[in-house]
Amino acid sequence: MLRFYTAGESHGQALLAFVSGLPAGLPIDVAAINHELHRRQLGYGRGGRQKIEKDRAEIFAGVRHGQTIGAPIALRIENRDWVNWEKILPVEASGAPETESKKLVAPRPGHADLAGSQKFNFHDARYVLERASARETAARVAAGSFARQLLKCFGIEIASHTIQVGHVQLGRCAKWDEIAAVCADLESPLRCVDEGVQQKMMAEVDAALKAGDTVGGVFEIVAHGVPVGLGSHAQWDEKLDGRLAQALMSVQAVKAVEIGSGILAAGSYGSEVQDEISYEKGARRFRRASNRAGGLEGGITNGEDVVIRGFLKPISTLRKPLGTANLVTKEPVQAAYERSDWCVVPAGGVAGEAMVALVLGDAFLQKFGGDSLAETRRNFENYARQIDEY
Ligand code: EPS
Repeated sequence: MLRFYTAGESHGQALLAFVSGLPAGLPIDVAAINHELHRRQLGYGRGGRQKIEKDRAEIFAGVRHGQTIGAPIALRIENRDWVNWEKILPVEASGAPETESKKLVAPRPGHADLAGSQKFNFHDARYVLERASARETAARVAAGSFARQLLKCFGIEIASHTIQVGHVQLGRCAKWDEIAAVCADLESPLRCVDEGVQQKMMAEVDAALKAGDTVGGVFEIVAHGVPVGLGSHAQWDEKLDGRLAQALMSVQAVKAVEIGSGILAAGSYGSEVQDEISYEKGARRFRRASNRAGGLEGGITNGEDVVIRGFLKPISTLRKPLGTANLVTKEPVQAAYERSDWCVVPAGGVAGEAMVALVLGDAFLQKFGGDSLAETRRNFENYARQIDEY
């Protein structure tokens, strides 16, 4: 239903995103897309690249007079750094010496450099790393903003916050209002809801920088106001928990995903894990005493907040490099160092929000359909009545 696609390399001319499947008549706020792009660029522990870039989406197709027209959307985010790479990565065949100087033959352990070079049969990891770079998430964030704007029309909001950096954990559940507030706070260095914990997290980031190292962490995404009934238990690939997990795992450097209290649950008794159900007559709603399931039971949203966490490994570009083997000579060497970030947890959270928005948006349109927003709304309201009258 809702599909998207990205293209573009980290130091190429631009990043591109294509989105199709949105109903016509959805108002599009370009400033909101650019706001998300700006949020992705922030965070304590980012490298020099973000000082060069000022990511903005330029829409080329699918939006006219401020709304979607039922046609595929195409957008472009310019790479300002391209001027420094034009001679190194030209489209045309070139024997320019600059091209030679940026060859990368010492693959970084943990990056796509070696596996990608072997797969595509390059003896230079440059082309692979250019596309594997997490800069690609800017295109996802722009695409995700369209899904987010659809969901917002139906009262669904998505926010992220940082719950771990290195060895420092938040160590408590945060409330939706706290998460939404810190998520919107452009001044918050790591988007952690607890100032004391955030200071300790920043010290972790500082320590990593000082040691020429990098540091990972965990971001949590919460989708608030999600109706009961998105996704399905009926087939493996319709289960929304599985789809969300795949979407988050696809974000660069994410190596694990948790839904609700999934990890703790594996080491607990059943009675300690399930969320007991009650019925509130006045509101005509079933309620759960807790939300350890993270808003998903049987692969279906249950009306509670959807809570999903992405576990980011520390990024693999190290100023104090690890050992590796030269792609050409096969001799032992030190891994290449490319200018990079040393902590990307808040940026990972923004990319994660976009992926969650795209998957939820798709599940939403699968359930409610509609070629125009008015039709989607009629279908949604009809279903809301069914839930009210249940
Ligand atoms: C990134 C841009 C990149 C890196 C980072 C993410 O820019 P550059 O390579 O020019 O410094 O800072 O990429 C990686 C972490 C990676 O492993 O490739 C961005 O815009 O998010």
